[in-house]
Amino acid sequence: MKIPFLSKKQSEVPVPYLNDIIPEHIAIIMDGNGRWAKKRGMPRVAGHKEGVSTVVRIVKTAVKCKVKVLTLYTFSTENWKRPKPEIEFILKLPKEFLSIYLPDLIANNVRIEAVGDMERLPAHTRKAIEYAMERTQNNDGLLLNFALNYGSRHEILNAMKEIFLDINNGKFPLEELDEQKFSGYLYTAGMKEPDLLIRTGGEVRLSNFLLWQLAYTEFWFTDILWPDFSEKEFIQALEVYRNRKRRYGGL
Ligand code: V0D
Repeated sequence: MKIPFLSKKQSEVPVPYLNDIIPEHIAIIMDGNGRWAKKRGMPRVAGHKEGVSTVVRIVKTAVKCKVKVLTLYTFSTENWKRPKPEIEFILKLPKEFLSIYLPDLIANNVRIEAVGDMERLPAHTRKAIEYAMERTQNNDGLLLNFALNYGSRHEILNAMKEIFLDINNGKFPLEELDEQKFSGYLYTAGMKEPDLLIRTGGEVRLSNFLLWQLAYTEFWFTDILWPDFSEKEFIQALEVYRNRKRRYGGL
């Protein structure tokens, strides 16, 4: 069943005012889908399916709040260790999601991007995402950034290898390598670093997500499982962020 993306009906939760302090880039670790299903005696994949509905709700809220970048950790390099049927189910979700919501995303000026090792994904998954990236490349509203087959240490090592090659080929001298130059070799090249990290599902760790990029980011954790996460909690995270920034600004 299709969930309306941006309905005319105003939501019950007031969104922050435009002149409020809003994080420009929000990164989310969407954890707790499997546990959500298990609690209900359902198969894990039912949790992932419900997790997609939450993605739709949160993307909609991010558009309303004029967030600039939303990075979602959808598939980590660790996820290959899961049972094969679960992996196959999960890797069908991007195509399914896009076949329903791409027109809505285009209508709302959303640009789709992906970070991670896309080469190792099945062709049907990669093609669906590449098509969506191409169709939305000129949009300048929310940048919806999916981390797929992403692992931060791999990203950093990969950057190091490319930098080594470029220095070896005389593209620039070692002395010119600084933080800014290094950042340009990461998957997130050219993207602003996240202002706020949200992790659902009760765990309090980074799980190999954006290790370099989160150096100055505010963290917000919640026990709520991703399928239960709603606009209310999202706005609550924005409020916590705003209060931290206000206190910080007062010093
Ligand atoms: C499962 C909770 C949307 C986390 C959310 C392939 C686990 C639902 C996408 C998606 C996943 C990705 C790219 C894109 C459009 C949609 C997605 C995966 C998992 C991993 F262009 N939800 N979603 N991708 N889950």
